[in-house]
Amino acid sequence: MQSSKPVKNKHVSPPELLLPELLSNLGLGDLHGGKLKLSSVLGINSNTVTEKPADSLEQLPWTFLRKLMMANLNARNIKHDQSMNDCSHPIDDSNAINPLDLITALFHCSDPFLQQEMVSKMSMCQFAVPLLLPNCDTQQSTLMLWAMRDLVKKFRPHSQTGDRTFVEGRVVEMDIPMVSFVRLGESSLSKSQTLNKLFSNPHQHNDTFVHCDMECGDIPRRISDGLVEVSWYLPCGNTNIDMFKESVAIVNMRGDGKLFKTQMSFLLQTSAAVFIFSDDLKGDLSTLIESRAELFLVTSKTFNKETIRDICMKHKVKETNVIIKKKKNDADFVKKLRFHVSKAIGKNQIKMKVEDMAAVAQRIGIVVDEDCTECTNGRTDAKGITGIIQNVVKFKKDHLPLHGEIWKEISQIEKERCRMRHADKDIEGYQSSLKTKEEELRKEQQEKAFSEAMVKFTAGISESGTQRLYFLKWLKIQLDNLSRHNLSTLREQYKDCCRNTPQNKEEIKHLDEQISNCSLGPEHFFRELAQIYECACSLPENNSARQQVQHLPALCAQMLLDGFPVELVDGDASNIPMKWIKEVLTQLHQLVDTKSKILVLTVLGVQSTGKSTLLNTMFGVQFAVSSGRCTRGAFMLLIKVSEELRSELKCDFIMVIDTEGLKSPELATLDTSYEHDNELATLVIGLSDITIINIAMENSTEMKDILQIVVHAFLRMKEVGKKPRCLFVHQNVSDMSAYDNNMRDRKKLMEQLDEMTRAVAKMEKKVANAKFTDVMDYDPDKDSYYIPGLWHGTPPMAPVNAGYSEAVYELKKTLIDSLQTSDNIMNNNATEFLKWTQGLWNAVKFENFIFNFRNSLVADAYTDLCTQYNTWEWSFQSEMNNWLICKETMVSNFGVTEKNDQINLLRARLNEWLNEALKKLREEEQTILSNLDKYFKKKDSRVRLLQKYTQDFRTSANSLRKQTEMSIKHSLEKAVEIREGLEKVNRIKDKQMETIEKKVSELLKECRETKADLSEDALTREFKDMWDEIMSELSGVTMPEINVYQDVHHLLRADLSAKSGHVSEMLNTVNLISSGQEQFIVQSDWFSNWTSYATRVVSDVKNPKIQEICDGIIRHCNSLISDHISAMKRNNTGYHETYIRELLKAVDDQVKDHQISDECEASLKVHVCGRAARLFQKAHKEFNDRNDPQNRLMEFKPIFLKNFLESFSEQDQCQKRAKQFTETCVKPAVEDYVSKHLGDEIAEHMKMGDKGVNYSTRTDFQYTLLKQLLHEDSFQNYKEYTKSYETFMKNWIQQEIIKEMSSAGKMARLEEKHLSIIVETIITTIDSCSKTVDIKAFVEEFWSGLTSQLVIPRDASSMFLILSNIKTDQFAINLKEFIREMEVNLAQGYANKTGISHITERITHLPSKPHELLFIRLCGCGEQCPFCGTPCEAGGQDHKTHFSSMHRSKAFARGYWDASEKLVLDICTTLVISDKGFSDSKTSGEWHPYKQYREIYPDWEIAGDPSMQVSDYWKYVLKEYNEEFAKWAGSEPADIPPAWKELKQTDAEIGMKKSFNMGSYKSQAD
Ligand SMILES: Nc1nc2c(ncn2[C@@H]2O[C@H](COP(=O)(O)OP(=O)(O)O)[C@@H](O)[C@H]2O)c(=O)[nH]1
Ligand SMILES: [Mg+2]
Ligand SMILES: [Zn+2]
Ligand SMILES: [Zn+2]
Repeated sequence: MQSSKPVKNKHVSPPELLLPELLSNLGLGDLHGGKLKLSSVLGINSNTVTEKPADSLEQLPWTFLRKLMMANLNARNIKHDQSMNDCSHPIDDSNAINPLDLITALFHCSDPFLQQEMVSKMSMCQFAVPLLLPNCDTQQSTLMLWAMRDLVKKFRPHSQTGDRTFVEGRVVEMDIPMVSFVRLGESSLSKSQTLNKLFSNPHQHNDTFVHCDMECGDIPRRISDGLVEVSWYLPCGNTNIDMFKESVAIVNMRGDGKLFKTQMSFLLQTSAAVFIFSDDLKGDLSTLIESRAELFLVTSKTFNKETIRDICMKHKVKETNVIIKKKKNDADFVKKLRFHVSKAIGKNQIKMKVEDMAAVAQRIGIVVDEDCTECTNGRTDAKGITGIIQNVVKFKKDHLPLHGEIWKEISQIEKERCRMRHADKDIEGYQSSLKTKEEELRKEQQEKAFSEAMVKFTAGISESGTQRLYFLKWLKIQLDNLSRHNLSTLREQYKDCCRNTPQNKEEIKHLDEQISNCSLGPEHFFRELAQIYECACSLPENNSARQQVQHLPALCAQMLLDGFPVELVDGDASNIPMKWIKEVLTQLHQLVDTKSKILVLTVLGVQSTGKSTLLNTMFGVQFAVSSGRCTRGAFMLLIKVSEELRSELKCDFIMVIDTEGLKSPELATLDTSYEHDNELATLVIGLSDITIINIAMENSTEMKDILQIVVHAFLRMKEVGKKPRCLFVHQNVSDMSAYDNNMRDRKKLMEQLDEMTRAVAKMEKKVANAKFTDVMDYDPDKDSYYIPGLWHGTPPMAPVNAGYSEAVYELKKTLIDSLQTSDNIMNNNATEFLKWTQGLWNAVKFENFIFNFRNSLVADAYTDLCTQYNTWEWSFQSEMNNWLICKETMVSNFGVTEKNDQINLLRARLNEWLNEALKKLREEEQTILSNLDKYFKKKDSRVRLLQKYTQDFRTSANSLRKQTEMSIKHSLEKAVEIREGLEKVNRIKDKQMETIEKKVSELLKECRETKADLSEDALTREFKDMWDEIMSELSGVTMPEINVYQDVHHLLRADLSAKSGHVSEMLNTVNLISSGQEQFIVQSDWFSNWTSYATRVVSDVKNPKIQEICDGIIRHCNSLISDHISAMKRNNTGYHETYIRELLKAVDDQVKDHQISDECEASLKVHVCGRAARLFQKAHKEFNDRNDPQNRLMEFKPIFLKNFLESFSEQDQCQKRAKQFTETCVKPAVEDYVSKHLGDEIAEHMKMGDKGVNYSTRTDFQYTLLKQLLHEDSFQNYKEYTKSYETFMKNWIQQEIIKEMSSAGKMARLEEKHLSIIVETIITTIDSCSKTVDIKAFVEEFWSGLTSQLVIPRDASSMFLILSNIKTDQFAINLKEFIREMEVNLAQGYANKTGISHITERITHLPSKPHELLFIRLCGCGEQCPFCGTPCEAGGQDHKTHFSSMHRSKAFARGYWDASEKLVLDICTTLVISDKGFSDSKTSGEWHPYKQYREIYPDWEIAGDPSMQVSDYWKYVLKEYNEEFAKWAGSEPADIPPAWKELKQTDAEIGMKKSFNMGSYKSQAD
């Protein structure tokens, strides 16, 4: 029973070595002297959630600390594996340790802040805490005043029960009488056991003091003799429960008092009573002489009366104060003791605050832990601030003005700028005035910045490490003390009011405000600091006030690293000081060397349901725990993850976010509380990887409300592509088998959640979500936790429920586990986390969250995907293009080298090719799709944000395939048709050629046989005779004539047949021949009110722009016509009716977007077709003339003659022939080949090259285009741009190409590249042809070797073969020489033609035009904003929603007001958040609110934007050219708001960068 006895005998080693030795046994050797820090205890490491019991002495301290930090009642049970055998008979002392030794050792190692935390947690567990900490080596005791400083207790003494009020205060500052228990000499009574019984009521036993019956309690103490422990008994006001009616501090000294004279003397001077346990009353008790306290003697020995009287006399002890334990039973004894203690404290003798004991301590040589310079300085500094405070409300007004009303007003303005709830008619002006107002408020802040208190505060936190910590703690302590009194009264009133008159909302609101006004803590100073920083940010960089605050964010970041909670959202103002937070997080990122990956854990729930307590227990952290609300908002706190766990948890820190003041039930129906709660919840859920929903009261309405908020937030998250994990924690569950009992409840909760999901989904118009599990990752069985009540018994004397701590531990384990395994983790580092915060908060500020969630992360990711997709699309297209060129060439060559009847097989081949195309297209599509799949499978958290676009891009690939399929089919069929038409002509020619050849051969034979010596003249004459004869025979054969006009008329009639009678009537009167000659003028009676483009675009404006549209269409058709005509020339083809069909379709395509009247459309078609007919007729005549057999033959007459003569003279003309062949046959084909490939090549070059123009995505292109416009600064440009975006863009691209191509012979290089490719192919073909056949066969083989590359000039080739008998092998050699020569000549030709005019000419006549190719890639879907006409920028061909980054004023669509005739300023991005309405043809002239524009234009997504920066570009342009645009629109200039007037070119550029999300931009509002 007696624990100190063996210690004395065991003092074998010299005393001064005891502490270091024990510390090194415990593995704490290095930490002696307060080197152990709180943050190193709290970090997450592999032991955090281990199941393994400690198996060595070294692990004991950590196990103890870990459990203590979780307020685990079993923390002191510290047996480890080897000491487990039998505690009462330790075999080897060195293997076990007394809990008191462990505690003493740890206090020696801990720094002052950890000591405080240990004391707090020990006190929560109702463990006694050290009052005097001994050092057994130096005999120096320390008064642990600082360590106890933070203990706040609340109780109700019986003397005050009347008014039902609590006493709440800091224990060390309260007048609580102290009763000490010491042993002098020997005593057989167990003092600690007795004290524990003294404390506990019969129903509940607490082991306040470590005693020998506890685990390892009987291991001899080695360093903790002389330890003086204290614990407080505090009544709860209930007579049946309270052991003492008034509060009392019970002090227990360890060891023999005779050996620890200093401690004894301290106790005798500070205690109200001292109870001496001793069996040796006759011995030396001289230490008692100086006692101020009332003395009691407690013994178990029986003395006779005289002895007792003697002793009492000698030591001034009343005889009644001698307590002798006679019976074995303790109950009476304890009762007697309790009686004496009560009596002693009832006398009100000595009540000394622990604080005041410091003086006593100093006098007798006891060190006080607060007596260090850092601590006293910190205290003085804090006092410098709190000393100013007379009245909290006034102080806040005078010294912390920035974060009060001004900040609230700024926050409201920020939101109003997003929501435009109070906009009047002039909405841009309203926006502008809001901005000005905000700037004024910021100015006002600047003037007020840095009050006396804030100067002192800034100085305080700028101190070095420890002193800063002391300063902040002191500040908190002093502020708490200041506001405690006010607050606790107010809170009581508040509770009363809620309980008794909950209907009196006004009163409750008033009290709530008062509470809010009266509360003052360091967090208010930090709020102020944030505001000082924010308003300084709007000053110029070199301003001294601004520089003065530059270092503050880094300080705050350091505090985060030190484990302080930092406010993220100010819930009172319902806003985030974004610039401040941004800088803090940026600094944090740098402080940890960019190793700042964060996992985020959040807790949400009704206020005062133990959320903070839960987090504090779980992580040992220090979120404010309060019994009523002080502030609202969200605090973040960082917990370090140890190195060894970083890769496993995939993070460096765990960020815990605690929310405060959410859903204070009584306020719900008042003001904007619900909205604020919603915003806060959306933000924190959006930020978190795991969300804990804390539920402390089943089925209450408050819980329902909170769930609704939560479901709302989750639904929104789902919409933006995030599905966070969610756990439900049910608190205050009575017993641990609750899990099963709660099956029913769980089902009910699930039903409620589902119901709520449906309701919320309806609100957000996302009806597809029918179940809670649709919106989030939640398994009701796995993800529900049950935690018993926090207190075991009635506070304040109740310790923490062991079950509570254990359940929280289980939860913690699951959390860490699921962090390890979950793949929904975002893996953000501090800067990415910041981006999320910015994006989320920005979106939250709008009413329409989902449409506005395009934060920069999403935009980044989207751009990346577009870039990727475009390269896949490009390779798809160029693959198919090459395939098509190849097949077209084969069609042109079909049958040329074979027998004539082969042509009949062409149709069959066409089908084969089309099938081949289908297969190839499928393959190519599959490639894109699998690329997409691969892309989306990437384990990149950003890719997840793009999930909702997956289908868009898949559809795009699909429609790309379909479109290409159509166009390939069309092209091939056209090629076949042309080929067939040509064949007809060729048949005729062939026949004649045959005739001629036969005739010439006959003549030749005849001449050779009969007139052997004919002169050349004679031969020529013979030939002429024969020729004339043939010609007369052939005179009947002509080319078929086509009446194009007739054809066109027919087609037009068919096309317009569906239109009204009036239209066909009109057709009857029309004369095609004269149509299309004059300029096309729109007649005013062609359109009605609601069918004009103008009214569709701008409802309030009447200026028709039909003329312009028609002009555009005509331009487009004209270019189609001239394309066809040059193709007819190039391919030597005649007119075909498909040309006209194509034109009609082109008109249809363009007209359909603009709702043009039938009459207008018909006239337009007549106009276009009339012109086309005329031109095609002419072209067809040229074709006929060119191909007229007689004409053709006449062309060949000299060649025939020459051949005839040469053959006759049988000269070896091999060389000549080879040259001729090269010139007339190969060269044109080669030139054609180069031209065919050049377009693609140029486009590719533009795309790949580094031009300063970015063609990789639509957005990139738009960006460069607009930037260039800005720099060129010309009204004409802007006019063209806004007038016809397409035309402008095409021209622009063409100009860019020409510019690029004409520089440094770039085009020639591209031409030469293809030239040399084909020349090499030709040479190889020649080499591979057999040289042993006759020349005709050789040429046939040659051509068929090139059939897929070169279009064979059929005529020339066959002509060449007539009558030749040259040697094949020689010919091949010569041919190669000439082809090389040709290559050089052609290259030379290319190189010479570098002038801009040449290049322009060449490019416009290429069969596939590079600017067209690029345009198709960049023009996108071609949709324009229904309001302002800005083009869509979405990627892919086929997306569900169109969007644009830069909307502009309606003025750019030449809109002006009916009444004032002034240009319309309003910008789509402002309109859609305003309360305005619009009316147009789609609404049939009805007014429709802009906010719901999606009901009318469901496929447009216009994100609201109040920053006024994004549209700065167009604002600037309008401001610059207001007059010009007005003139153009025929209206008055717009009234430019003052804020616009200040815009500069650089602002326009910044705005543009911002909207296109181009890299980093720095600006004031950033
Ligand atoms: N009776 C009881 N009180 C609790 C429990 N959990 C927390 N508290 C107390 O309730 C008060 C409010 O707790 P706090 O953690 O600040 O709640 P929060 O507002 O949700 O963060 C504190 O005084 C806690 O000690 C519990 O389970 N039972
Ligand atoms: Mg809290
Ligand atoms: Zn727009
Ligand atoms: Zn689009």
